[in-house]
Amino acid sequence: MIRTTLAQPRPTLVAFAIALLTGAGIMAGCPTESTQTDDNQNSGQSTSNANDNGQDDAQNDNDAAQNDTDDAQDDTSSALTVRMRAEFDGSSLTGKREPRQDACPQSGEQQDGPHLAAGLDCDGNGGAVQYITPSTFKVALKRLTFIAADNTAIDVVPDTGLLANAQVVDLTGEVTLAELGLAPGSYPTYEAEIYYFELTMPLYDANTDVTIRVYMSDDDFASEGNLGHHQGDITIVGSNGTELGFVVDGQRWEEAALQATRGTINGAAGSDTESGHLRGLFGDAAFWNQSELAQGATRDVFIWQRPLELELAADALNVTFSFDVRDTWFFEDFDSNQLFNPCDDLDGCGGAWAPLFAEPEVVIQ
Ligand SMILES: [Ca+2]
Ligand SMILES: [Ca+2]
Repeated sequence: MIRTTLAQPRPTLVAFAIALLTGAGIMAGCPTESTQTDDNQNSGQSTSNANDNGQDDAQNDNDAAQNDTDDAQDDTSSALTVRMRAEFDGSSLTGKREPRQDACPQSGEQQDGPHLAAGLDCDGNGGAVQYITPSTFKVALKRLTFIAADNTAIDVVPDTGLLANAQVVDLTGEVTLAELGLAPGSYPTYEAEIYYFELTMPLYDANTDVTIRVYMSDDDFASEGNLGHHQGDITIVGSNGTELGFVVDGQRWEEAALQATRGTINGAAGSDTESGHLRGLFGDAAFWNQSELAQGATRDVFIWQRPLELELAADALNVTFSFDVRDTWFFEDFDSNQLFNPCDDLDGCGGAWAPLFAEPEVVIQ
């Protein structure tokens, strides 16, 4: 099953949003190689807290043993291990993305977008479609919950209450999120609340990796501590995990050109009509105005409510959320260097660009 929702690009926009949504499925494959070292108590896991600024010795508040205690009280429960990972080459994720068009359409929409194969310049503006696969990929999870058929909510990543306390999961290697004991039965859906995505890729120079954080949730409410990030904001993160500042439209994506606070940064997505908050450079109005994101004037948490289709019997099972992060960064390359080098030319500075955050495939085995 493939469900794809693409916000239609508009020619006058600097940036537009794409959510490539993939559904539940079954697959087998090997985990990607882990490059992480992490000395927290869950050996092999790589998680930290969103406000740790990348300190790798963060206390892991999703300790699997605690989950066992919380959830394995029932003698009739079945063991369930929940893992998460990213696939950087997509090799074991087959058919989960819409096939790209390898030729320009004969008529109709000619705007370049991620529906096109690399190298095409269908709008004839001198920028050819190009993609970059990141070398690291992280997701900050405020909450991950399985919903049973009777609407019972099962914590996988317990709600941390504050976005700032979200659990940062480094999917560069496979991570075990929880080992649960669940009552046999049906668990048709899951819900995930996502604070931000973070990826590392070269900018300007093939040998210079930069870490880019894209905010999916708004932490600029009193209840979240007024932390100053809005949906769609893009920041650069230093090698030590410290956030260096906000990318500014029309400026190079480098430390000297960043803004310390978001100020009036505003992309193609206008402002949130409920909160009045300006949206950042990522996304467009149709993307951010999705009905499930209409949460009132004091909350803008990005949430996925998606099929899980888990049928749990007596046997132990594994659920793995697998993100296909190949070609995550789409852009028009105006100087044919296969690099995203904003404002050196029209790359990211008049040309189209967007990170393509695909929903994870849910693998049950
Ligand atoms: Ca073009
Ligand atoms: Ca370029």
